[in-house]
Amino acid sequence: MKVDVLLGLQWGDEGKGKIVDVLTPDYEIVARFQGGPNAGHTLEFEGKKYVLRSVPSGIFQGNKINIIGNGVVLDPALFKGEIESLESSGHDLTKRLLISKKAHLILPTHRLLDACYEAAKGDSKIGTTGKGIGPTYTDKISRNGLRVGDILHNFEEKYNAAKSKHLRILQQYGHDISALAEIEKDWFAGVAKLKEFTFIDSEHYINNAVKQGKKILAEGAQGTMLDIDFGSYPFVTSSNTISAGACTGLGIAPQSVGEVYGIFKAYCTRVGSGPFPTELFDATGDKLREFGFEFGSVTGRPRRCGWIDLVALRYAIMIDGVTQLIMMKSDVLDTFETIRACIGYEINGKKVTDFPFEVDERIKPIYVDMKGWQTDMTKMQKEDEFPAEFKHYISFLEKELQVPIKIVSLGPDREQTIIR
Ligand code: 2SA
Ligand code: MG
Repeated sequence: MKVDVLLGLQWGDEGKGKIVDVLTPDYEIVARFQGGPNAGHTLEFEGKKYVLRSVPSGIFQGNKINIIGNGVVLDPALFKGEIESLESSGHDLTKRLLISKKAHLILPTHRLLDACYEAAKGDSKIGTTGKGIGPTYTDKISRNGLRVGDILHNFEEKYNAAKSKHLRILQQYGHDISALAEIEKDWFAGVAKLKEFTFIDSEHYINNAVKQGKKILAEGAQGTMLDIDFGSYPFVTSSNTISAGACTGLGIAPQSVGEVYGIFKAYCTRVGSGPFPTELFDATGDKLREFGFEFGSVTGRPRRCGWIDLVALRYAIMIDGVTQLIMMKSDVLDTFETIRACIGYEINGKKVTDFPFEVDERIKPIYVDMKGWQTDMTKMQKEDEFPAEFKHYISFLEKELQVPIKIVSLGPDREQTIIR
């Protein structure tokens, strides 16, 4: 059996949470392989809305095993809050959620460092989620990090050593640390909560499961265009969000990867700073934000909105090796008279179709215009109910992207999902 991977192909917020939840009936194990509480996967069903940050989205489906893999960074305080809110709505996770000993811990001082580095960048700030993601991965790479498994032995000592290094940096920058004691109190309560869970060597667990023929889904967070290597650097997150990240973030070999589900919105959004060639600054952009309810589930920030960018999407599909596409939020376009798709960039008078090294204001998107369907699709149950213009939009995208669109989502609910 292989590990299937589900990824966002744009700048995050493609709706991965909903789709993992739709796909999980087919899987026995759902595993997160990168990122941390900078993710906010929103799931909506039976009239309730849940936001998951660190917990994999498979927890709402029966007896699935959920794994937080080694590639993830975990903040015990936020984890505790997330677990407790799930417990209060009747979901006990202690037996169904396993955590890799090798996952790195986000320390209270990492959160302060995140704010400190952002402030130091001034106008060129990344617009991070402020969750300490960058500093935690920095410590991982510079071999200064603390891991979940460290909680089990001499933890205080290791914690204090890491903290004092961070304090020296924060002092150099003159950063305010008055909130630290309060954050630390929550954080240690979180560590106590974390200990209620089983820490595992997830690479062994997952590879054994593969051998036993178990069906495993690796769940990505953020999006391909936020990948540390291939995203719009430096306006990216600090992990590999691409399909290869599932190999390093879970300890599986490349040949163990099976299907790669690539998920994208029928239009495009981005939060935080950084290039976004098809961004709209007009009433159409506002309409996308309003109709698509485009506000961050982690920070509440309004998302920047624009038309679908097929240059970026083709690039993501290439890097990820996507085998099946999933289109989300198609219904948001229901009332638009005209729908545009960017098929190339014009840079200094030349047409470019390969995603370039430098993406900046010199880029002019080249658009194809299509007639909108102007039909409410939210209650449609079958593909043959689709309006002709929407069918055309789908086949246009499939031709441009050279990968089949297998699932079309027509609303936030589990029921509003058409499998083709
Ligand atoms: P960070 O905090 O260091 O990872 O921020 C770096 C940049 O990455 C952006 N970023 C995101 N953008 C969109 N969605 C994100 N996460 C959730 C998701 C979104 C949600 O996975 O769907 O629902 O709130 C996410 N995480 C990080 C961030 O804006 C910075 O530009
Ligand atoms: Mg999200």
